[in-house]
Amino acid sequence: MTITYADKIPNNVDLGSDKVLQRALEHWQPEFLEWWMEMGPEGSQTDDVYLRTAISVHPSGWAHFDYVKMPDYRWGIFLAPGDGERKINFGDHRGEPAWQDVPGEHRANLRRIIVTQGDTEPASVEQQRHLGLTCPSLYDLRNLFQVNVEEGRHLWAMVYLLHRYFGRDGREEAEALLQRRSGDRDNPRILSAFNEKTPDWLAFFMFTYFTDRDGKFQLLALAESGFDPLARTTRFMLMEEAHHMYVGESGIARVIQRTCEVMAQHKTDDPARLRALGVIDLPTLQRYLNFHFSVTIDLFGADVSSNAATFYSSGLKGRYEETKFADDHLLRDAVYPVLQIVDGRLASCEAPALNALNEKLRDDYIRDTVSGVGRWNRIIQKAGIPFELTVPHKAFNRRIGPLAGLKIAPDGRVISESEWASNEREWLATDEDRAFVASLMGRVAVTGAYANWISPPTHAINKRPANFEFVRFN
Ligand code: BYC
Repeated sequence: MTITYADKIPNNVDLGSDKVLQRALEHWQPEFLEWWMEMGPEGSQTDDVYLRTAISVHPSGWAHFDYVKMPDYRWGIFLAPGDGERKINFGDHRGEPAWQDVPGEHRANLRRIIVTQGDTEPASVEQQRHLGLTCPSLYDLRNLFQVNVEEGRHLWAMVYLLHRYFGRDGREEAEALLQRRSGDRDNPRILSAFNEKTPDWLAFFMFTYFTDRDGKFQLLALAESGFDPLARTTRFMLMEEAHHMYVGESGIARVIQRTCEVMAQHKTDDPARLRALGVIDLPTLQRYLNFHFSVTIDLFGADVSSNAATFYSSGLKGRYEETKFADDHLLRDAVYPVLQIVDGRLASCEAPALNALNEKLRDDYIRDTVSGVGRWNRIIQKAGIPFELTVPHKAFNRRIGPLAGLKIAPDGRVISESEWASNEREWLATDEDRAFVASLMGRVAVTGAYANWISPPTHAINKRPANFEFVRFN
């Protein structure tokens, strides 16, 4: 089905044929816009931004570029096409036709998954709302806004499911999604990483590289869901998500590129000298990386989780690339390694695979993450600099699950409180690091100009040159 842009809410779900649902969503729409104006990008709502908007879910139409004022962006409801033949591929209902409606016995769990997913989307917009004021270029500003409007659309995607399939409590959950606030003491966002601050652009690039990648893996697990509307919704969200991770990976690559240039030019690796020259030294990058990686891997939940087992057995949330496994897709007798402390060291122990599904998804995520860090290292190697960025051990700096609160070094050694205390400043971004990075964050908003601490992109978006007018101010 094509997307109808004549409708108040663009969609490819034939919204017009269900007047009650349409009215309910049209009632939510102004509340969403109110939230956007209050919590969305600060000070930029009237600018014309060169944005991508989906005009169809097909490869030719989902990336249509034009100038748009953000509050006029057409947030819509788009599901990837379904064939009506899909089967449930795992768990106790394996082999049955995928559900087109919510199975009564799994309603509460399904709603909880959708609400948790939905909650992260507005949270990230709230976390990033001040960044437009300190953009390093118009190209980066455009990328930030692209990410923001699409996170808004991902909220719409979850709200559609809540309204369409969960009746009154779904509508109440949709309201609550606009009421929680990132970092709010009384009414915070659900998951911990979404209550952290994203205070500067280095944090933004790390967030889009690491935390949006959690989005990728969670969405891939939900794209396997036996609840077909969720699977189809998340499949389309994944197409948009890819760009967000690209913004992170290429953003950090450009920071590294610039630092390496200045290191070579001035023949120095002294962080203080490099800071004085206005670029971000590599040890600071490593400390930011350690923070964002460890906070993000907490998002996969506890290593051993009965919730995860229930979500899988009941067919709600599968594994990454579920259909590629040659096992029974039930996992009742399988085991999976998780970490425990044995005799003062981390040791791998077997847990029931069904209960260890959070850990398995975390491991899949880590493998994907490491490859991008390798690409960053190639830039450093190419510049002839003997420095390597590393991903810390997965037990480092954890706050969720049985490893929470343990003192583990980035190399995986169990250490004492005092060793932790004397090294923490080497391992995690300090207040001084953040203050230094903040000091670089002046707004560069002239067409074709880039802040000193970041290289221009080698290729910008939609084959436009780096000096394209990505944002027009009004
Ligand atoms: N922070 O049994 P457990 C994205 C709670 S990102 C706070 O291990 P479970 C995006 C947990 O809720 C992708 N609390 O939990 C990225 C539970 O609470 P109750 C988001 C946490 O259920 C960038 C208790 O601890 N999508 O899209 O197996 C920008 C016991 O834990 C945390 C999803 O997450 C935490 N980190 O696993 C924009 C997919 N972790 O029951 C967007 C949907 C756990 O005691 N969510 N808890 O009250 C899920 O599948 C699961 O909820 C989780 C948690 C994997 C997150």
